[in-house]
Amino acid sequence: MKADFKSGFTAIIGRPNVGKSTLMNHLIGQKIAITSRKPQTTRNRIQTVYTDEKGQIVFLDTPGIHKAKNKLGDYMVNVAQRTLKDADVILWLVEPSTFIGAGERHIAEQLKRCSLPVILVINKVDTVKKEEVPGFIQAYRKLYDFAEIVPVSALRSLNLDTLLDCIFKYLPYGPQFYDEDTVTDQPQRQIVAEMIREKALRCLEEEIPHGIAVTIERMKERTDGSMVDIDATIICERDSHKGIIIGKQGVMLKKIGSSARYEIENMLEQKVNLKLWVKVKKDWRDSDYLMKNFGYDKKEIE
Ligand SMILES: Nc1nc2c(ncn2[C@@H]2O[C@H](COP(=O)(O)OP(=O)(O)OP(=O)(O)O)[C@@H](O)[C@H]2O)c(=O)[nH]1
Ligand SMILES: [Mg+2]
Repeated sequence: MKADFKSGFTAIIGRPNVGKSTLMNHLIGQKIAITSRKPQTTRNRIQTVYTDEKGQIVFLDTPGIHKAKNKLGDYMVNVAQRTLKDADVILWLVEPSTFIGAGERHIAEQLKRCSLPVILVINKVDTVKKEEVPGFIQAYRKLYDFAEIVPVSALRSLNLDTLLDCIFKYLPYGPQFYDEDTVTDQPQRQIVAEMIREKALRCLEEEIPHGIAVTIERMKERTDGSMVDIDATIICERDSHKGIIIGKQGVMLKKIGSSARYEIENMLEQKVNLKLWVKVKKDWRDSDYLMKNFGYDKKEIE
């Protein structure tokens, strides 16, 4: 082990839709976490690894912190809060604005309870004028005693090197946890399910995507190695939603399936035969039993 090698955990937190998952994907240079324009996209903690000669950062992407309206929401907020306990450094992402709302104040209160270095990341600076940024920094300085404040654009990969330098500054010296080829410890099946959920999120309007879960029934490479067969089910909450997800003559389901297949093929570097089904499970977001079945297990975060 090199004496000056640093390593540790960096939690990425913030309100829904501020760009946490986009930032993590761009920091590690690979798409692992799904993203969308709709808030509350990420539901579980997603762990990825960044390694260079200075050290190794394990990023923990979390669900957006929000006022929960059902058990799934409670679970998501819980995941985010518990992740703080495992971190050495916290990245708190915010929108580029001088307006600091109740949501941000709530997060600041929680952070005061843990004595970790907090780096404020003002994201999406590509959407504002450069001259406005110092004003945002000033407004946030009054809210909390940040270790650093770094403006970035996750989407355009602007200033991410500066951000990495800042993270290393606050990480402890330590061993390399993962070999340098490791990018994530998410099981491949889970990433596949998330990719399908992302396409459903992006194709469907309104409230329907929030009530969707995806399960993988089968994922198997053919013995001749020619392709991978995947059977997956999209779970939704109402019969009317099922109709919309399938669409007229199955058009919507085909659209979701073919865009998901394209991305899964890229990840697996193999041809994929994807079969999708749609099932209704009423109010699963308020059922502990069903939530657990779909991969949202309270025990895992306790
Ligand atoms: N213009 C711009 N858009 C961004 C940037 N970063 C993220 N976005 C967009 O913001 C939206 C939300 O991004 P996500 O990464 O899914 O946000 P999140 O914080 O992970 O959201 P939750 O998982 O719901 O908490 C997407 O449409 C992204 O493309 C950025 O730097 N600039
Ligand atoms: Mg996310």
